Amino acid sequence: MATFEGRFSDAAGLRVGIVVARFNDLVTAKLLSGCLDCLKRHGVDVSETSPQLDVAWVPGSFELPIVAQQMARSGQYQVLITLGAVIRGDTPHFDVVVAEASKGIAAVARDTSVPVIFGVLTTDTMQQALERAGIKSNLGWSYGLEALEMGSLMRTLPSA
Ligand code: INI
Repeated sequence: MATFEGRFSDAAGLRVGIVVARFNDLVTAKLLSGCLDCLKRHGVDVSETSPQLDVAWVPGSFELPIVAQQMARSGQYQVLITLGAVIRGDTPHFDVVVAEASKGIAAVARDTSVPVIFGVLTTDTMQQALERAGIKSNLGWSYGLEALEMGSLMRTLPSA
């Protein structure tokens, strides 16, 4: 029997791509900084000139999947992280944006075998979103951790 588990200390050589939505950037910029803090403290080079990390900005969460797809297909990243914030109070098409972002992101991961972390906050209010992006805790940090775990796990699994 084999047991496979990702490690958090396996950052050497890992290439990470992050896709961030500008919509509600008060929230998403905080998610990004929490995420980068986590990656940095686990050994990922997050400097401007890093060969390990690229960040792409998109207009809104709806656009996260197409950019994640192109980055995944490039073969340059072992793991991708998508960051967004969809707030019910802001939009009557909340459900449409959330559904397209979540289904699209899941499809990218399945179709390319590159793990894509779903870092899209879905909340009723801006206050709730801010609480999850740093006022109480910063889920961006957790998304970074999950990316490290999945990047490591995929390396240890038998290849297809
Ligand atoms: N995009 C978000 O990321 N969050 C939102 O809350 C949101 N609202 O409220 O509409 C939102 N809309 C923009 C959408 O993601 C697209 O960028 C836009 O429709 C253009 O395709």
